[in-house]
Amino acid sequence: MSVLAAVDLGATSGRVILGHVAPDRIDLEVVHRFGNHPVRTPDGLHWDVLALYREILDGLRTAGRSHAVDGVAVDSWAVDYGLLRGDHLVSAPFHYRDERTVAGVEKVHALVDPAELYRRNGLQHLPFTTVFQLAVDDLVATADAWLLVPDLLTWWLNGSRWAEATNASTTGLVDVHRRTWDRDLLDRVGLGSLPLPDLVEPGTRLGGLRPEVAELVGIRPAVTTVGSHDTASAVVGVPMDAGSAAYVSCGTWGLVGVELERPVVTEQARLAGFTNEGGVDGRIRFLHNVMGLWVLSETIRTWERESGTDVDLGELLAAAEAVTATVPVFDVDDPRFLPPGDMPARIAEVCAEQGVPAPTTRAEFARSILESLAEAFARTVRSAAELSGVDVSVVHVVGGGSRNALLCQLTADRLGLPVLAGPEEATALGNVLVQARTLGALSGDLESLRARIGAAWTPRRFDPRPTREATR
Ligand code: LRH
Repeated sequence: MSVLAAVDLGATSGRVILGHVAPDRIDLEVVHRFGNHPVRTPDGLHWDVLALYREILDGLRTAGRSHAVDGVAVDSWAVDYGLLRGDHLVSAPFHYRDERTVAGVEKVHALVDPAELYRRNGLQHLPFTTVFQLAVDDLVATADAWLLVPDLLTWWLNGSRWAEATNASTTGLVDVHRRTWDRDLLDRVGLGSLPLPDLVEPGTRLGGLRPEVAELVGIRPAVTTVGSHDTASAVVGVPMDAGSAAYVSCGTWGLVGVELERPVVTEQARLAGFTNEGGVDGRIRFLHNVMGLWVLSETIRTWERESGTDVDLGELLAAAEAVTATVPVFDVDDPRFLPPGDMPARIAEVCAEQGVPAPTTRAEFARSILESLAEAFARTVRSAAELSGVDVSVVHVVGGGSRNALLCQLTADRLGLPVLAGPEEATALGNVLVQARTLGALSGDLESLRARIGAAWTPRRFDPRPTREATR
């Protein structure tokens, strides 16, 4: 039995999860869960990476109290980075929801046309993609090293500096066809002197923990690379047949798409907002970012701030399910929903523009958000199938959103296809499975790794209801 620690950092929370892996068995054990609390300072919104690192060390120490841990690997959200001078972090990394990047988009697009950018990097347009952040980052000139967030944390743990390939693919600076840094593009956007680390694929052994870290946490695991972009690990953790399935990795974001062998960089794919992110084993994650449960959580945060009392999510979802009134379906991908802020007011504004009455009660707001998310998921699955040629017959929902039965049911209804929900911890599972293969506890391709998930987790099935009460 191998014991492997997955460090999985999401935008709102992080966890250290132990995977217990044997050839015929895999179990997950959450040993440490912690909040991820971004901090606003005068220059903008930042990640508190020091607090996250401390939590990771606490988690590893806790794991070490009861187990000999064989391996550890880090994954996190994409696109964000730290700048270093010597061993010093130049500043707290910016949060991708910080609004400073608008000028970066203009700057880069004036130098390289969006259509050409897409043919080179294959990425959907997101205003926070790393290249746009770097274009407005004055501190770049002061740095002699640059690391994406999971690579920064891995460097602190292990002492070596790399750019893991799946996460690097989200920077906009990697050639989608060759999976190498696009030096010509870097020169053209004025980033030719950016101190880029070498790319490394998931499944690489990096050595052990730094001696002082090992001392601190009391374990001596191997450190390896996995899909350090959380969505790359989540897609490994989807128990699907990639030839006939789509997935929704549903948490803060709803990442909706299919897995391909080769990128699709047609003009239709660009205009439909599809990205070609690098997957594990050279696969392509052909997907679109739907705004996700962020819209609901930020709505709840607004109510809690205003009223000073906590909202019970279970009660809210039960009330949303009981709503019989017609609620508006709005475009959750509206860029106004991206930054933190007063979501109910923004939803009301969008509804007013569409000429439909805004929801009035909290239950109606929640139902309206879930109907709108389900509609966006269904629409995006249809486009993914059409643009990629995959004949989608089932949709897997993984991540925290897979626990939301109403959302899964509404997605099945709106799409007219079955939804298979779970596993919830697909990202940690994907992380653990790739570690297990790297360290020799498992072998085989992604299909055989996924077959192990299928054997250990039974998904919850939602069939489309023949007659939905109403198309709201
Ligand atoms: C999800 C995610 C997503 C990115 C966003 C920045 O956590 O990694 O895939 O687009 O965060």
